Amino acid sequence: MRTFFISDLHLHSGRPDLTRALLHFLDSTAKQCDRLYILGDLFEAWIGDDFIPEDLQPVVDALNTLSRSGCEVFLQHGNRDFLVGKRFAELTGVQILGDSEIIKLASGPALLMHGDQLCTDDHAYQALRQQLRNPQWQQAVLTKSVIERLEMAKQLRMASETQTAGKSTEIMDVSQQAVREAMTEANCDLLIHGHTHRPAVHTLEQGQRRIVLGDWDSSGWYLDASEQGEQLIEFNIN
Ligand code: LP5
Repeated sequence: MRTFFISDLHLHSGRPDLTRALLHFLDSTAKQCDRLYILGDLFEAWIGDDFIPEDLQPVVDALNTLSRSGCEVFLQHGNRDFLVGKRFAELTGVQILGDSEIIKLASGPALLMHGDQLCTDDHAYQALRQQLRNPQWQQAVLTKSVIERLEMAKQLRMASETQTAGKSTEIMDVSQQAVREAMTEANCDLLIHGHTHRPAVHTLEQGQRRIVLGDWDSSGWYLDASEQGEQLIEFNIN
């Protein structure tokens, strides 16, 4: 069984190269795996399944082709695409996961998260997250027009950009205590997450590991997990 993991592609109209890179990945590399996990932030800003930007439709189609070919595709929400919902799942064949999932790998159980929930020292973000992930708030937002939602997303992005510029890199990283607690609660010696854009394989106490997926920008990243172990791979996207 071979399992690939990706996250933080942040696909949007302004970066057609990233969309092309993903389409190529889905049509070539991903064909070698039995399961593909997308651990959040596939999209830069998803305002609801009723608005699929024209240039992202090929991504929907390619995910559908891959999942119909027999590769199981799973998606976890990120802080940019938490409004990906049932319709997207139907259109793509992707299975939407909870925010914290345990899966079996050849090396043992692995805990999967986007990673934003581990940044517990970032109190302003955690307060915002609580609101954005509230189902009642989401239902109310989804009744608004596409234009209104696009404007809300723009405002949120602007506020976030201003605020992150003033935050320390430590605050925007995962809290080691939150990592320990999450791994203990899940009883897993391996945690795989994205969000921080700091790709690495960290060895923790007692041989536990935390693998951080990379964001796609000038290069792409995926984690290859098989009987041979886990390997974090960087590749050129052009
Ligand atoms: O995204 P990134 O990595 O740059 O920063 C994150 C945290 N920021 C966010 C906010 C997102 O960028 C917003 C994306 C919106 C797209 C989807 C919207 C769809 C729903 C709305 C419309 C339908 O996640 C950032 C963290 C950082 O990661 C590191 O972990 O620090 O958190 C913040 O910056 C939060 C601020 O500290 C607090 C922001 C207060 C915002 C006040 C709201 C103003 C406008 C409201 C309009 C609705």
